[in-house]
Amino acid sequence: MERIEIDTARGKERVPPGQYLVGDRWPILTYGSTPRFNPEVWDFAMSGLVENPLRFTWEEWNELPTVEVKADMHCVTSWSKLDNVWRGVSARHLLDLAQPKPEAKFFAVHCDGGYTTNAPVEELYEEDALFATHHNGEPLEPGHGYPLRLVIPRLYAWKSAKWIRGVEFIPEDRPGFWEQNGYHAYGDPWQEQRYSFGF
Ligand SMILES: Nc1nc2c(c(=O)[nH]1)N[C@H]1C(S)=C(S)[C@@H](COP(=O)(O)O)O[C@H]1N2
Ligand SMILES: [Mo]
Repeated sequence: MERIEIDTARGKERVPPGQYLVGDRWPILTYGSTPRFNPEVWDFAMSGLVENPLRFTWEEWNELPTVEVKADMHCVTSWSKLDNVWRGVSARHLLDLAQPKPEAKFFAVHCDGGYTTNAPVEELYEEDALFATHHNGEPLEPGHGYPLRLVIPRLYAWKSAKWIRGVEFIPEDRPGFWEQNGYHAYGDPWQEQRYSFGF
């Protein structure tokens, strides 16, 4: 298994401005309740502007090659958790299979429970972006996204969607749940892109 250790800060201050460290604690931040996982009906889809639309059952998903990524996590509510070791399928690998079309500039994710978020497609080509099933060697706990969550370490953690079921490739940005409720469209922690209007 490939192991990727990336300086999440990419040479900037390791802990972004306005953040504090939670140490070994790992808060659960969920809007709403934790969805139940049913492996019989679970699937994961890559859809929209792609050459090869993909759909995986849970069994098929578990045949995919995995990577381990060590990365930091920054929540917009100001906590940060360093040195998380995530294991899962690299986003880049899935893009190689699905082949987003040139018009696919953004993606929107779909999750059990109805949560959505969005980002530019380039974020999924970053080496440390992955669809994770494990954290620090253990399967994700239900509250942290079991069975599968997206992890985009360089953006605020609301982009790291839990209980993810699909990625849709779209031509223009489409604000997700928190983005519609005042969070920034992009969400770079080092630029403190927390909110899209002045709180
Ligand atoms: N489906 C879903 N994903 C989600 C959320 C959510 O409410 N629903 N919250 C987001 C927010 S605001 C943060 S900070 C992280 C928190 O992940 P954790 O609960 O595993 O710490 O998950 C993100 N992913
Ligand atoms: Mo968050």
